[in-house]
Amino acid sequence: MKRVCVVGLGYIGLPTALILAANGIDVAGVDINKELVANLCEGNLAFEEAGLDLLLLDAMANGILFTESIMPAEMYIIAVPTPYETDSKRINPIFLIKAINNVLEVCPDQGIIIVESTISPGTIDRYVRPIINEKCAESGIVIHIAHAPERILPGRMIYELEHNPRTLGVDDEWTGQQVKELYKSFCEAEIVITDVRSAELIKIVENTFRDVNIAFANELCKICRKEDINVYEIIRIANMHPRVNILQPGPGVGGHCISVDPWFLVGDHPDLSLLIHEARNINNSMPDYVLSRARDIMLKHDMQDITRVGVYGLTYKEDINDTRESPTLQMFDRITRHLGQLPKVYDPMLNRDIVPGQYHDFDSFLADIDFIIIMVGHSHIREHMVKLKGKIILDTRNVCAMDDVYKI
Ligand code: SAJ
Repeated sequence: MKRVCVVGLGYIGLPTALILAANGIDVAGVDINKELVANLCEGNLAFEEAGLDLLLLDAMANGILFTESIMPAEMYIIAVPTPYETDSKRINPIFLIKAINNVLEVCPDQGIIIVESTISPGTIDRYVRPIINEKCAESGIVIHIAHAPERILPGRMIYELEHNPRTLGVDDEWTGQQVKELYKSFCEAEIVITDVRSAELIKIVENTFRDVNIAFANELCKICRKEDINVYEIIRIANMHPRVNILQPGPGVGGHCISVDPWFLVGDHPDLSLLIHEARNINNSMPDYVLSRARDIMLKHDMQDITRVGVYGLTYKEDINDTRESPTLQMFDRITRHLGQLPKVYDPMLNRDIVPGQYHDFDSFLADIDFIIIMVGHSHIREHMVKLKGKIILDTRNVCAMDDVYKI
């Protein structure tokens, strides 16, 4: 049986390694983080995701191996972080290059290296291909390259791994068929084969499209606030047109995908990506916009004490425990810099402290505040809405149907 080595056991690598193993593939999951590997060997996950615990059990029953060292395998899936440089907005390929170099130390002749990490268009030609070509020229072996960008939505990862169509970028038909067969072991949807550069761009385009669409909704939200018109009503009815599909406004765009990937296009093509750049700016402006809404509401209620304000939700979206690029954290950053004093904060999805003075009990949190700002629409708040009666409410996610609720 063919062995697959999954390099990087984070948000994408781990579910991918597990689903492959659960479907009978011989998998070695590799990570440089000793503690993570030790925990996985003991059956402990580093993050929560619906169904991931059961998948881990299945993968372990099928003999998945967790290790710190990369081993010889027919195929490698690289799922390491690919951050961007904050100033230049360009990709920082350091982890990717390191992972490829480590793989090249053990990769056999005819091995296939599949990059799953999201990368800026041109990354494989610029950084990955040259080191692989050098190795091949030196040792006389042949190594094939593929790009199989992931598409799964946190919160629905396992369902989407099985049901989302996939894009596969390859150089030749043989590699395409080999990689397609591997992904078909768990993916029931269509697997479309294209070239590597197109696959790189398709991934970035998908997330950029969503970012631009959300920016449009956020801009509409600001216009409607000025006009005193209900933006949700506008979007709901406009979306009844068969060719209109506007997303929802909100307190900002977080996560490590939609708020990051468009920057790759801006970084590489600053003169050509004006709309994309502006969309990023609009979405980044939303935490400030929420703050100014909150300030106006406090003034209206003659309220001065920010410590009687409570912020609900620290994660970047509902029903997950991921706080990367979270709009609430962006807002806190501004408050800390400008006001010194902090509002109270609570998130039912987090039992660890992320910001000072964080509450871990909803009732105590509510007892200490007069004004609640809902930043995340967790199922928890929908189920406990009645407890908010009597509070001033700023609902940035349109989850609260009570009277006299302020919206963004
Ligand atoms: N958001 C809004 N309004 C909306 C929808 C989302 O403000 O109408 C906000 C969310 O609250 C969140 C942010 O946008 O802060 C991003 O959330 P998301 O659910 O749209 O996306 P992610 O980042 O969790 O996952 C995205 C997905 N991409 C697309 O839907 C095109 C996912 O399929 C990708 O796999 C993932 O990025 C990735 O890894 O690239």
